[in-house]
Amino acid sequence: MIYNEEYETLPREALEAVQLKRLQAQVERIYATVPYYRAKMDAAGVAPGDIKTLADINKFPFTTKEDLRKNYPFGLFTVPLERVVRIHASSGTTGQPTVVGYTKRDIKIWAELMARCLTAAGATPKDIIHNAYGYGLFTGGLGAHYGAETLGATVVPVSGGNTKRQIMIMRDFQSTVLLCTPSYALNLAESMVDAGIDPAEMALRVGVFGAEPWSENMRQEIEKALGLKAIDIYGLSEIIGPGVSVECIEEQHGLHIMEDHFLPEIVHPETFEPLPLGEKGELVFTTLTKEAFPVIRYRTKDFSRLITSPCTCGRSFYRMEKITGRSDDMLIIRGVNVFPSQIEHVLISIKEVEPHYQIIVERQGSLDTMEVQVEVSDTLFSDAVKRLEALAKTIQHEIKDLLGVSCKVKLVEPKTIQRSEGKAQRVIDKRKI
Ligand code: DLL
Repeated sequence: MIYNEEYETLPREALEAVQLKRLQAQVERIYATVPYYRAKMDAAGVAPGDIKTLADINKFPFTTKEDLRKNYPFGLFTVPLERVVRIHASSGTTGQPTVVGYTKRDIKIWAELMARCLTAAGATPKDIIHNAYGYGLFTGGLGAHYGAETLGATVVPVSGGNTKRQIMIMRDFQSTVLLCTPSYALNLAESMVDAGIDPAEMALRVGVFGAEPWSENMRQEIEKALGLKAIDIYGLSEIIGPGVSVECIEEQHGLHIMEDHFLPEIVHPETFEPLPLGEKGELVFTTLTKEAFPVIRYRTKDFSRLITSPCTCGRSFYRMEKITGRSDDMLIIRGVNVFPSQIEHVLISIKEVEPHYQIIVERQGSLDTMEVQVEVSDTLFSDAVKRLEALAKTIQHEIKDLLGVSCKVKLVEPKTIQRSEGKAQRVIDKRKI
């Protein structure tokens, strides 16, 4: 099934005509309304009128998280706040969140895109959708929720946490579709076994998993453990949230990009030059219809490549290969984006510790764990154990407060963390996913 047959199967030429028209209007509006973008375009010597073809977009400057940070919180909105009906936010690199806004029309389009994604994954209005993406500033929960309602399915807004209760609800309601991060899906499967519940007692047939990287191996593990088809969904807050691209259940290979709303490019991760179709590099998106928070050439830092061959599902949208990594040091811990710089920010604000630390990430069972090892000052280390314990607790609390992620804190003796001889290795990621 295809949710929006008219657009999702547009022949390339017609699709490109739609994209060009929308791109021209979007760039025009951004230039007219946001002084920051206007200044950037002026400095680069480009103007909205320069866009004659889709390829002309690559004359325009990129947008990065840094631009968002400089304009925190609402500086890049193109409409007055009275027209903004929703705000979401995700991690920035410095502890300051990245803030995005939506008009009524943005929410309506987002809901349709999510309805398209759920349909591509095989969901229908008859499904009971267990939505375990977190509700709140994170785009996952509400984004998926509106999409499920727009589709006409029955949505159970469980949000994250309280795994035992989730399992009971999923079983008692006989939910057929599961929405959550892939690592949480594995966690649910394990918890079912621990609780003596046979996953066969569930009615699940499809899972739509995203918000963090996961491998083909993990897909097989989840499919086997939960007895469902696992579909990959991708998105990022800066573009819209979940619903930028999704796999179809027919192929489960490559994620169809909602190209009538987002223009993808793949650029070289170091030179940022556009790469020929099919080559692997950093994904860049330009929004084509966003009202409150449009972006031009947003650098996602995610690595992928475009698949242009036709797909058996009938959708004409290009597919992007499953994300294979990132060009920066952002970690995704239990679905939450974490930058080492945010942890550093916490540590630096605490005077008893030295600026030498290391973050150890592991996966125990299906759960990501994070340990922060940090050196304490000489005098403190020889001090009472109680004070050390209190300090560890403070750090743990501050990190949880800032990032919403629990971690272990291990205080270590001065000079025990390896000193850098170039790029400091702040993160040791032992997860094999
Ligand atoms: O994670 C939006 C989302 C919610 C997508 C629910 C899918 C499902 P952010 O919190 O802004 O938004 O994080 C965006 O997460 O740049 C990727 O690095 C990573 N990511 C998202 N989906 C996938 C995926 C949401 N399917 C960042 N595979 C992105 C790999 C993903 N990485």
